[in-house]
Amino acid sequence: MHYGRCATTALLVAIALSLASCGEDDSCPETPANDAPLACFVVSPVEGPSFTEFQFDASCSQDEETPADELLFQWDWESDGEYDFGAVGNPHGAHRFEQAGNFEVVLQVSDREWTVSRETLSVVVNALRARNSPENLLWNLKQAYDLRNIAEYESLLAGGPESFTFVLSQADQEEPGLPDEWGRQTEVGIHERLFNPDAVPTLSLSYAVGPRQWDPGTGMWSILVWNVFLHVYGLIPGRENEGMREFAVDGGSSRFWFREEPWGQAGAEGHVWKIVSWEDEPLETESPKAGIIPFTWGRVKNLYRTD
Ligand SMILES: [Ca+2]
Ligand SMILES: [Ca+2]
Repeated sequence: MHYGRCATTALLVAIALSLASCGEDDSCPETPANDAPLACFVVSPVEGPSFTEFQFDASCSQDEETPADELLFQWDWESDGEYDFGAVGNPHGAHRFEQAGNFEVVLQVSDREWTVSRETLSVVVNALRARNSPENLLWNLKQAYDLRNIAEYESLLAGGPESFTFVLSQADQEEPGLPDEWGRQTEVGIHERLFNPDAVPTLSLSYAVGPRQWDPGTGMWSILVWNVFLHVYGLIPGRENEGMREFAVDGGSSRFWFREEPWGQAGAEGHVWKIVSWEDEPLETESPKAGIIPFTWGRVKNLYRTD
C-alpha cells in the first residue's frame, strides 16, 4: 500500500525480510495497487405502488483484485447514510417502501482491502396500493385523480368494456341530454380530458369510504362513498369560448360494485379486485357554496363527454 523507496540504510533489513528483489538498485518493488471496485446495480421495477418489493441486483459490480463472491454489498434504501442491509458475496437485495415518494437507493461495494465505491439509483414509490381489496381500489381511484394518472384510472376499470357501467342517479337521468348509463370507454375518455392540466388546471377529489356490503341481487360487494367533494376548474370541451368554469360536487355520494378475479391473474400476490359498476346517488342536500353550483359526480363528468 506504500510506494516509498528503500533508504540505503534499510537495505539489510529489507534483505532480511526476504524481499529479494529489493536489492541491487536500492529500490523496493511497488506493492500492487488496489483499485476501487466498480459499483453497479440494476433495480426492477423502477416504479411501483407502496409495498412493492423492489429487487436490486448488484451482480454487475466487479473488482480487479477481489473475486466477486468476496465483495461486500451494502444497501442504504433511502440514502440517509445508514446502511440497512448487506452481506458478503450476496449481490441481491430486496426492499418494500411503505411510504410513497422518490427514493435514492445507495449501493456500497467493498473489496477485501475495504476500498469502497458507491452507486445510486432512484426508485419511485407511488401512492397506489395493491388491488387486493375494494378499499384499496377506492384509494387508488382517488390517487389517480390526485396524480392525474389516466393509465391507473383506465386500469382500475379494466374489467372489460362490457363489465363496467356507470349509472347516473335518477336526478341526473331527468336532466335533458344525459344518458342512463355509460361504459368504460366513455368513462376513460372523460377522464383523459379531466386529467389534462392545460384544460383543467384545478382538479381535486375527496370522499369517505363506507363499509363493504354484500349485494345478493348482483352477487357482488358494494361500497358507498360519501362526502364526495369534487372540484373542477377548467375549460369544458366544445365550450372553450366560455373560458374557465368552476364546478363542484359538494357532499355527494356514489356506490361502487366490485368483483374479485379468480386466482391466476394476480399469481402469488392473491386475488385482484375490479370495479364493475359505479352508480351516482342523488344529492340528499342542496348545499351550494357561494359561486359553486352543486352537482352529482356524474353530471360533472358528463360535462367532459364529447361522444
Ligand atoms: Ca480492488
Ligand atoms: Ca438507510
